[in-house]
Amino acid sequence: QEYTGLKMKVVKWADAAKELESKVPEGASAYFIPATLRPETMYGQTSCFVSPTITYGLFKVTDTEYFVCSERAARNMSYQPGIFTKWGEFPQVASFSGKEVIGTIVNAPLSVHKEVYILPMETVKDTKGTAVVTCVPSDSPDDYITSFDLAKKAEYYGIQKEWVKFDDILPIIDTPTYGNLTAKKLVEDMKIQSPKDAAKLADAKEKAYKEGFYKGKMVYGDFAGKPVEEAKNLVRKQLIDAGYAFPYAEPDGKVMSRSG
Ligand code: ZZB
Repeated sequence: QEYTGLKMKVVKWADAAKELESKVPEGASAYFIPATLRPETMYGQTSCFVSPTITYGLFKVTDTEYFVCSERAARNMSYQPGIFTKWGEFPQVASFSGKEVIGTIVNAPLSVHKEVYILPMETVKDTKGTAVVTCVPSDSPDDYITSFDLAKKAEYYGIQKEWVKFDDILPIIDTPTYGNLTAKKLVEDMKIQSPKDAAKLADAKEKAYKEGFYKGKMVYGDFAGKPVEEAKNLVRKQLIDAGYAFPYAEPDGKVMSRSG
């Protein structure tokens, strides 16, 4: 599975993450690293998710760059070219629960929202990607329903409603079957009520992937008017060339099926 690792630079750590902040030397930056299969949707990022129950690491990648991701992902990255400096080594400077970083503010490359919040998503899996997920409510049914739930029960989740940025969702891709807010349409049509409706969400995700990839047309960004099939790699290349992203491959055998 070939993901795009996105570099979301920390702008301001949450209060509960002050100790982590102290591990990043002056002059260096820390980045949350979501793994995505949909680089063409990055214009619509509204937040970035971590699991409040997963253990994450802060890894020293170079003298000036520190990554936040799962240990499993850091290990995989250390066996891929152009990320860490020494093959097979992924120096860890801190270990912490996702819960501690909720409320941290990060940059969202290409997004109409320049800065977004780290928010909790209970359905993030530790077994794929980096266990960090960037949120695109227009095109990901999981992100749509999770954002809906977070906004509705902000207090319960210990966040502020405004952090969710769920008010006007930016249309990025138009499709013949689901219009220009594919995730919203699928969640409503399929009567998905909660982020825990796992079977329905897996089905919705598959439908959104297929429709978006084979029939979608960009309606936002530098490649507006182009089919998604073409724009996907163009946006990916733009992000990589600008230093905002890098290729991240998941080794064979550990890859979960698309539907999770
Ligand atoms: C942004 C995005 C926008 C995504 C979209 C999807 C969609 P897959 O197919 O199962 O491999 N993801 C990545 N890692 C995890 C994880 N550890 N736990 C839960 N979700 C994860 O899934 C890859 C996609 O699932 C990734 O691409 C990421 O969300 C999420 F419009 O990034 B995506 C129809 C999907 N649309």
